[in-house]
Amino acid sequence: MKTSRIILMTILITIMASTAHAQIDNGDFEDGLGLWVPLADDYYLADRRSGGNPGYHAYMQSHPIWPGSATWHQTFDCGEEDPTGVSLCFITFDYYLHNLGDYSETAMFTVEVDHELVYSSPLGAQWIDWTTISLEVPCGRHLIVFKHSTSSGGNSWAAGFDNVSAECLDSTAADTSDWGRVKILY
Ligand SMILES: [Ca+2]
Repeated sequence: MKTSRIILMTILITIMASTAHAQIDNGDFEDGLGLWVPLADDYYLADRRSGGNPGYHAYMQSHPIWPGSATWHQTFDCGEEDPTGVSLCFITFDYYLHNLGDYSETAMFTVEVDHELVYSSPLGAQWIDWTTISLEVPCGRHLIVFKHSTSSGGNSWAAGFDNVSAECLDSTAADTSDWGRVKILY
């Protein structure tokens, strides 16, 4: 019986792995821009630079005097849309936010998916080293926007991100009651 349970669990894991999709293009920024689109206003920089985590990464820097903002965006397919909502798209990325000046002005690093705010850096943070963030959104096609902005100016800030990935995990292939039973009995 124990052997059959191991086989059952192996099959379930195999099914789940086979239905996973990872569709972010050039999430580690090692292959030029790929499908990434950097945009910056007159007082911001947005370019691809070394100093990532590791290698290249997406970089944004504000003007030392004027407020403004910069973004990087990409449209991607995270698996297929699931009307039942059982499948979830797991997004992860690394980012940092650094105050490069002497004043404690504020700046934000935010992430939007389909124009909805899904992540915002801690309010008032002055120096955040590489931090990994994990998010969940429905599977399907999405527009993801990474944004760095300052509202008051008077200080230069830098922000960057790297290692963006998105994976749609389809749990409908695995009966959750079986999972519970397997885990209890195994
Ligand atoms: Ca990289």
